[in-house]
Amino acid sequence: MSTQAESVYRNCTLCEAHCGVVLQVDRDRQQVLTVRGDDDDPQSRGYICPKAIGLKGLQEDPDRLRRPLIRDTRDGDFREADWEEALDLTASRLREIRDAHGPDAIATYLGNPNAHDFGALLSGSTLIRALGSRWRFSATSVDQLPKMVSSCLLFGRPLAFPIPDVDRTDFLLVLGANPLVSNGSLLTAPDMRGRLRRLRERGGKLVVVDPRRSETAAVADLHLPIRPGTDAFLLFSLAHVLFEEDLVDCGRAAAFVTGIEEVRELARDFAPERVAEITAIPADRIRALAVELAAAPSAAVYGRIGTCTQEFGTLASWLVDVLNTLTGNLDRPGGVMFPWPAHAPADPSSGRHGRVPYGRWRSRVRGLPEFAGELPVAALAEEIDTPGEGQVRALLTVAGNPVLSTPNGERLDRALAGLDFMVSIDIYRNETTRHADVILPTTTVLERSAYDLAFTANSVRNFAKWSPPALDPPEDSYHPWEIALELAARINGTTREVLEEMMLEHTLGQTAGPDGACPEVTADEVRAKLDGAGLRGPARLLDAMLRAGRYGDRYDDEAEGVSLRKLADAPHGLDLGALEPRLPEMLATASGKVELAADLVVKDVERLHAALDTRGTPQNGGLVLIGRRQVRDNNSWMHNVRLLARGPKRCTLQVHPDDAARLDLKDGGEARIESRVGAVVAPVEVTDALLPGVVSLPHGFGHGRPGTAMDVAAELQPGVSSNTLADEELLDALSGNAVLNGIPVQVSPAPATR
Ligand SMILES: Nc1nc2c(c(=O)[nH]1)N[C@H]1C(S)=C(S)[C@@H](COP(=O)(O)OP(=O)(O)OC[C@H]3O[C@@H](n4cnc5c(=O)[nH]c(N)nc54)[C@H](O)[C@@H]3O)O[C@H]1N2
Ligand SMILES: Nc1nc2c(c(=O)[nH]1)N[C@H]1C(S)=C(S)[C@@H](COP(=O)(O)OP(=O)(O)OC[C@H]3O[C@@H](n4cnc5c(=O)[nH]c(N)nc54)[C@H](O)[C@@H]3O)O[C@H]1N2
Ligand code: SF4
Ligand SMILES: [Mo]
Repeated sequence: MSTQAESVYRNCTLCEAHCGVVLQVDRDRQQVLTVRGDDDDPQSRGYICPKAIGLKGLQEDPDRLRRPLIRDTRDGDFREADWEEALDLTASRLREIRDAHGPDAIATYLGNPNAHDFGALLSGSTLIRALGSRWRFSATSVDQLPKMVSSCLLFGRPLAFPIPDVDRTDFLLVLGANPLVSNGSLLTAPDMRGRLRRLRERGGKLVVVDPRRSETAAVADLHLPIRPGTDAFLLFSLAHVLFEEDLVDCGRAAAFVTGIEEVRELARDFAPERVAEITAIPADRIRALAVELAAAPSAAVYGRIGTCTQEFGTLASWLVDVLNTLTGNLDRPGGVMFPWPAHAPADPSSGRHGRVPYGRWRSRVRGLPEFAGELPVAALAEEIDTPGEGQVRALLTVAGNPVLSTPNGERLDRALAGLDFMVSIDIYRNETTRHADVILPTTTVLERSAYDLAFTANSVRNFAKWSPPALDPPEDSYHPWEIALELAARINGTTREVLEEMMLEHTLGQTAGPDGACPEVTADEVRAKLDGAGLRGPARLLDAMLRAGRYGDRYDDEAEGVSLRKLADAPHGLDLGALEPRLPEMLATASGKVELAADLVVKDVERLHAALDTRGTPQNGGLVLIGRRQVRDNNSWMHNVRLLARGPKRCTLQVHPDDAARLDLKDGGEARIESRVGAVVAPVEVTDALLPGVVSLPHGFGHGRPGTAMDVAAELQPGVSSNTLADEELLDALSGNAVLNGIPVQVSPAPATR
């Protein structure tokens, strides 16, 4: 039988780069034949990384869940169940627990893939609100939380991230990011290798600050190895030099900036000569860097995971943008700017409020502060395993694997086993979901339509793309948004239709009518248009947002602007132009200015001072652990795709030759790595890429535990979990973000090789 291959253009949504791909699909068999880069996608121009090929493997993986699973007894096996039974059971168990113990007895954890699915993003809050719990956790607090706190204090918006104008800048200073491997984070810019090559070809300069000579550091003009966790000292000393040498000039942002004098005072004690020892970067290097940064015609400072998941994460994140501001690079081409996504309101200033959503409630056991409605996930295990009034008794996880991705994963692993009830919305039975009483699998990314609702706000160019499903969702399957609404409806005794209507009304209120973005049309007129377009669910909300947005057609069918239909007619996506300055309207602080010296950060500088006074070079043997992303990994969850998992074992401990010699560790031998909270054994890889005193182990491994069903991962890349070593008590004190880089460890030869 001959079959017709059809080309489907879409985005790969596995990471933030959201590259354009073209899939050859066999419609009859509902199979993906090939995956390639889409040369006509204006953002990615054909670039893809090896993970894109994994989309096919993911689709075909026999271990991927397609039917709900229910466990009848705590220690029993799972059985397949039909949707009605699984959804009803879940809702009734959650209701029982809420009625008996109050809503806060149910915690929620949202994982990373939620951010890549617009349906999940638009419906998730309805489910969370239906539960009514304040005990909300997510991957945010093992990731970008410090940047959110910093942006909230500086600009008044937790999600306003100044994005480096990589394509036009003359000088890019990268700290704690490895975009050549990660493909960029809070920086949607496919093909960073090409972009950085072009930066250097046009005479620009790339400087990378990283404890490891990362793949990105290896192509930089200058690599400055830094002691983990000390970026705030370095960045403060750069500010110090700018003030000392009279190089501060905020440029076009100057009229919108407050707090410069306070920063000058704060930076006074952080002279390069004082921070050189603690950072391991010579003072003259720091001075030269400051001068170069100020002298560049345009420059951008960019910090990511390495600067967030560390002891001074918020201060480091804040200082990144302080430096952008002091050098006049905030809000100018070649510097850092705020993108303007197509779905964002045309008049963002309407959201101005000036409140900082911080510490309005605190976790029960340790008193950690809430931020923007969430608690630090480092507190999740103790909230479950510490008895007493207010103890968490049930957990909902949605597309997350916190046993492998959050600190002291072993404690969480044990805590989950003791819950009264756990439900996971997930496509695998993995280290986390094996503890669930019910697992509800969703459609796959290829069975859903795609629009990038989160990361277009971090894109190097303004950009919009909508893709249809590449494959038909199987009969009797549910999209993430459908599961969210089905559960929310059952929990609160309503229907999915009623909830959809509430969501639509909310969006209509924002986009049409007297208080909406398009007052010239009424909500009823808009409703009729959306219905006429045959849209339902989140696609309807998205269309309303797009049409009322900056580039939208304002619901005028004859007009030029963007709508979902227009995007559907542009299968490679629409390039909406280079980033443009737009600072004033973005500012939502109380003063309406960039507040460089907000109270919370100023107070946290005391902690930095204390460390400067008490700490010098770590003593001989004072090893610290950092992470290491690798091209074919995707946090914890794609090791079951054979094509991505094959090859040498990737979960190795990298060690500097000096440390290896001192500790009697052999390349290819085994090492025991121990922290305050746990110990693991991993193969040793000796390499001079690391700063002495630093060892590196990737995260997201530790597969093959009983009760999991990811056979390929267990066979090819079992590894160990670096979060067995990460200490839930080591936090960036201000934000509560976990310290995943700079964990004190002891390393010794494992008995087998001794
Ligand atoms: N030590 C250390 N720890 C880290 C990090 C580090 O650098 N070092 N990085 C941190 C970062 S940046 C992040 S973002 C977190 C990630 O933390 P998590 O989000 O908790 O972990 P992931 O491994 O991304 O797990 C994603 C889950 O989503 C499921 N999934 C995939 N596709 C779908 C889908 O279509 N529908 C549903 N319902 N589920 C799906 C997968 O099966 C998996 O269970 O890890 C953090 N942890
Ligand atoms: N292949 C692949 N790509 C991914 C992911 C993946 O798991 N695999 N995960 C995705 C996710 S969820 C995210 S959030 C992004 C993250 O994207 P990136 O932020 O680019 O993440 P990493 O590649 O972990 O790079 C962090 C770098 O920080 C360095 N570092 C560690 N500690 C310190 C420190 O104290 N100071 C400084 N200056 N540097 C330090 C590390 O050596 C490393 O090179 O990647 C995304 N892309
Ligand atoms: S970099 Fe790779 S994983 Fe990320 S979107 Fe592009 S192809 Fe997908
Ligand atoms: Mo992340």
